[in-house]
Parts: sequence; C-alpha cells; structure tokens
Amino acid sequence: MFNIILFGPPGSGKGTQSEKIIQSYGLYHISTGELLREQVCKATPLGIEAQRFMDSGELVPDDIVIGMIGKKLEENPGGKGFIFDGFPRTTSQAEALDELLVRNNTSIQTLIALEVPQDELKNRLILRGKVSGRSDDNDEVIENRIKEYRNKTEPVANYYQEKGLLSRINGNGTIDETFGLIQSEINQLLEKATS
Ligand code: B4P
Repeated sequence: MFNIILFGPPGSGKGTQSEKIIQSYGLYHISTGELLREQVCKATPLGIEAQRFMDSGELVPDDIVIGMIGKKLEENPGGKGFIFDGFPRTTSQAEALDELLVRNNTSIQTLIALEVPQDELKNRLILRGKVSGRSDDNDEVIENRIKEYRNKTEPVANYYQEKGLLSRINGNGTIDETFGLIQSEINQLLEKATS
C-alpha cells in the first residue's frame, strides 16, 4: 500500500490537490473536513458537537476525529493506499494514525506539506466563501483557523520530519503547477519502492 498525508494551512490546496492525486494514482481519499461536514449536514450527534468548533475555526477534539478515521480504515481494507487530507492536525492524531496503520500492517510513505504565504491563503478562502456557503470561510473565522494551524498543526510536520518522511512543496503556483511538483515527488517514491 502507498499512503500519503496531504498537509498544509487552510486554503493551501489540500482538497484541490487530493482530487487530482486520486484521479492519477487511484488512492482512497479520506478528508476529515469532508467527513465532519457530512455529519454536520445530517445533524447527527457527532455533527452537532463538531459544528461549534468548526464554526469558530477551532480544531474538533481529537477523540472525535480519530474515531472517524479508525472507522474509515476498517471499512476500506486493502486497496492501493490512502490519501489523508487534513489529517493528522495534532501530534496526538499523528500518533493515533501510526497505531491504526500498524494494526492494518501498513504505514505512511510521505507527508507532502504545501507551503503558501498567509496573504494568499486568506485571498483564496475569502474568494471561496463567496460561493461555497461554508460558514467557516469568512474573515474572522479564517484568522482563527490559521492561528489554530500555527499553534497546533504546524508541529505535526516535525513529527514526520524526524522520521524522514517530510516533503515540502511550493503551493503558491497555479493548481497544475503545484500538482506537477506533487507528481514528481510521488513518482520518485514509487520508483524507489519498485527498484
Ligand atoms: P478542511 O475541510 O480540511 O478545510 P481547509 O483546511 O480549509 O482546506 P480545504 O482542503 O478545504 O481547502 P483547499 O486548501 O483545497 O477543514 C475544515 C475544518 O474542519 C477545520 O477548520 C476544523 O475545524 C475541522 N477539521 C478538519 N479536519 C480536522 C482534524 N483532523 N482535526 C480537527 N479538526 C478538523 O482550497 C481552498 C481554496 O483555494 C479553494 O477555493 C480552491 O479552489 C483554492 N485553491 C486551491 N489551490 C489553489 C491555487 N493553486 N491557486 C489558486 N487557488 C487555489
């Protein structure tokens, strides 16, 4: 199996690039943001609990998110591998993911970190907010999402750097330029794995 984490601040292009990666490499997509929005939309107890964190731009508690991921992995054994989009977002989530993958006899091959300047992140999210209807794509909440990222999520990159699994990619080009950089990273790893 080939498992990738797509990592970066809000608006860095994780969701956008995940779609292109799935099309090219046939990996199974797990986006915690999408899974949470589904629960909010269905007004399940988990969704009602998660919504108040998401609406204020805070991270949803680890136990909720880790539980969701565990269930998804159980439901989808085998396959070519997973792309984790927006997960892990805390070091505890990263440790939990390692344990879950060991139980499934697999591991992470790389964490691809998309790097985009803060002004560009805000521009993208404000632009998306005009059409997405997402309650968290507005000025005040965007500020808080970026703050949460700097405080709680950025340290996750160090966790993977220490394992030699961190690949930093410039995410400030066009969608296709960024995808080109991601592709060459993935292709190199796949070549190494088969040689
Ligand atoms: P997510 O759904 O993961 O949302 P996100 O960080 O904003 O990234 P997204 O993937 O949607 O945006 P993208 O960068 O692709 O999380 C939402 C919330 O859920 C979090 O705030 C948190 O509350 C909760 N949550 C999710 N996972 C969690 C976890 N593990 N633990 C705890 N809480 C969790 O794109 C943004 C915009 O930029 C798009 O409009 C896109 O078209 C545009 N864009 C992308 N690439 C571009 C480019 N190269 N040039 C120009 N525009 C570009």
